[in-house]
Amino acid sequence: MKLISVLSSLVLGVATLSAALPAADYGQSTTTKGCTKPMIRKDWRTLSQKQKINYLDAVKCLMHTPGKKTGIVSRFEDFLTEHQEKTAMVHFNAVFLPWHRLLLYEMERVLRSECGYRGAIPYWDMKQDVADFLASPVLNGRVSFGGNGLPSPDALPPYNTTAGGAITDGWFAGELIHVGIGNDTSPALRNITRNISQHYASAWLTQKQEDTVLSETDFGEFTLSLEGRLQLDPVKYAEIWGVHAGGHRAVGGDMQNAWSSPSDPLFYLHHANLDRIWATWQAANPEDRQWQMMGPIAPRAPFLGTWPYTPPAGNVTLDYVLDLGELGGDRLNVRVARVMDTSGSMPEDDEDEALLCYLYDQLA
Ligand SMILES: [Cu+2]
Repeated sequence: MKLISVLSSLVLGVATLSAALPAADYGQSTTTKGCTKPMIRKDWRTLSQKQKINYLDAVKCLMHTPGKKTGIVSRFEDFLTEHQEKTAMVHFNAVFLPWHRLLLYEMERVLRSECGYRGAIPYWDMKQDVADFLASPVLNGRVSFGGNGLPSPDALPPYNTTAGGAITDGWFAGELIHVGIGNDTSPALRNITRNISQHYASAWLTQKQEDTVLSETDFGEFTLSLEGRLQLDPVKYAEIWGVHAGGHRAVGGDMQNAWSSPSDPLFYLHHANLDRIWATWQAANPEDRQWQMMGPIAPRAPFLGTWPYTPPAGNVTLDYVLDLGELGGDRLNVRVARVMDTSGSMPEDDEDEALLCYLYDQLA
């Protein structure tokens, strides 16, 4: 689904602005004081070598910067553990897309302000790699995220049987994670693992699958179609993974863990792409969809188990307050309304301030 025309005027305006900036600095920091120069999130494969190295270096810097959360070793793991702690509250409900949008906002901000990154979070348009997923430029070469892990007995049959062990090439080979797997945030020492599966890539990451997701006409159906329905009801929706869970499975290893998937830096590129698909869906019918939010607060996936506290009744609205716990503090207790538009708009008559200031170079 090509919707470039919908945003062409916006993107053109932005291209003019960014062209005036130094090559490595293609945007300005996100700001709560208006959004006149949105950052442009680009496909990884279109970044220059210099921009790729700037991003990979910044992520590695976060892995070696002391964490600010109590007992957490690295800044990178401040984000990982926030996701681990929040998983049951931010998946398979209407909070999924706005909460992950907020998490990426903060990651982007911290990469820039603490680790010298000069761009916006790149995205991985996985559908471009379905023909041969393992050959993706994201996974290959010195200036990449590295490829499949070492062969491991943990490789999950029937579809993730190639590897399952520590990654051995690319920018993050040998990097260690200092917290557990799943929802275990206690101290540990482990490698980042992958387990590439062509099966999930071919089944769930195609243009056709993306079009199916984008053809949904209300937000409640759209978000489930994108996230993957299988986990709502494994019998009724057997093997219905969707673009989100399908992408997590196609990468495999750490990425296929619902709690600890942000152990792998690829988490952020995949979620930027999912966020781009949401922005695409919104832009296809902005009058109807820009501020459309619906669906339960409580997660509907039985595998997530019980909430840490009584699951609240009711539906997510623009007034529902997202948070990033100790990672975001009071600053990031924000109403959903503030993240509905990525480039500074708020619903009419809403006096609150928009939080975000970015656009995608291309819609999905
Ligand atoms: Cu998640």
